[in-house]
Amino acid sequence: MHKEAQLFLETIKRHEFITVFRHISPDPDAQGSQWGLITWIRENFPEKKVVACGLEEGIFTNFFPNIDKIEDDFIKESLAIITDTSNKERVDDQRYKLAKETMRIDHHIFIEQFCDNEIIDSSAGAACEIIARIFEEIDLLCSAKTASYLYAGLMMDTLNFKTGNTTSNTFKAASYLVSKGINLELINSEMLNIDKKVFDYITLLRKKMIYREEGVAYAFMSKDDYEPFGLTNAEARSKVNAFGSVKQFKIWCLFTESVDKKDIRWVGSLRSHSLPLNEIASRYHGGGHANACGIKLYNQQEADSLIEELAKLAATEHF
Ligand SMILES: [Mn+2]
Repeated sequence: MHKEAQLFLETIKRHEFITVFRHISPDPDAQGSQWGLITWIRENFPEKKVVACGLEEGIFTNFFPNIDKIEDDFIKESLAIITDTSNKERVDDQRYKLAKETMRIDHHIFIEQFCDNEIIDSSAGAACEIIARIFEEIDLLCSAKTASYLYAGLMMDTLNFKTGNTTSNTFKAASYLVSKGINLELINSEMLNIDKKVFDYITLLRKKMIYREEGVAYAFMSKDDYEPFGLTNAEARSKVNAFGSVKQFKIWCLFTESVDKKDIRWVGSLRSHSLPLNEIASRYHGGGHANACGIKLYNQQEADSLIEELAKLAATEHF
């Protein structure tokens, strides 16, 4: 067994109580890694108490179970596992710090160590890929339910196995998960098919899109733009890839008006085919991967200067 699988197994074996956390604004990789872990531990170690932590529900509430309401006392007795999270500020529910011991499993660019045990592989296409690899090595029960959660996260984080960080290891992990008898057709339709209200929202998104000749496409969507479609801020922003398959767009972004945090004006998702965005994102209160970042903008001035920086960056790339 490789050392990461060994570290994982030894760490969970030490604990009776386990809390599983993931990042704020959870996406399918965050949720899939969280629920894949929880299901696998529950099925292989039924004597352990394992719960899902997080303050925000994710966007695929039909596919992933609801998170649990957890008391401080439980967390204090637990091993906290944090998945798919690059820095401590991004852990959804900072009470992970109360835990007896902490362990992180992540595939983002390394920023900082903030857990006692860390399993980080920046070359992995998804946190779910690392977890699938660990489960394959440990070779205990991996049920179709566990595999479905992990496969959904893996597929969604690699945009259907199309991103630059999709490797032969990604396909090996996918192959392992598919061998567990998962229903691909069901997962695909749950993850990829959209509701008509989302289709109508995307029509508006395209209308409101602004294109800069340097190769940047973006839209700012106020709450009056997205709320009539019954979408939350996070759901509205998750449609950034509606701009994702146009040859001329080197960088594409979607900004949605923040509703819950008063001092923040816009929350944004930045994407690119190949230009690295994380350095710029780190200066706009965010971060993430080279080609997929999240940011926050405190005022319109910051928004304008971000667009200028992205346009300058786009101008450096020639096809
Ligand atoms: Mn991820």
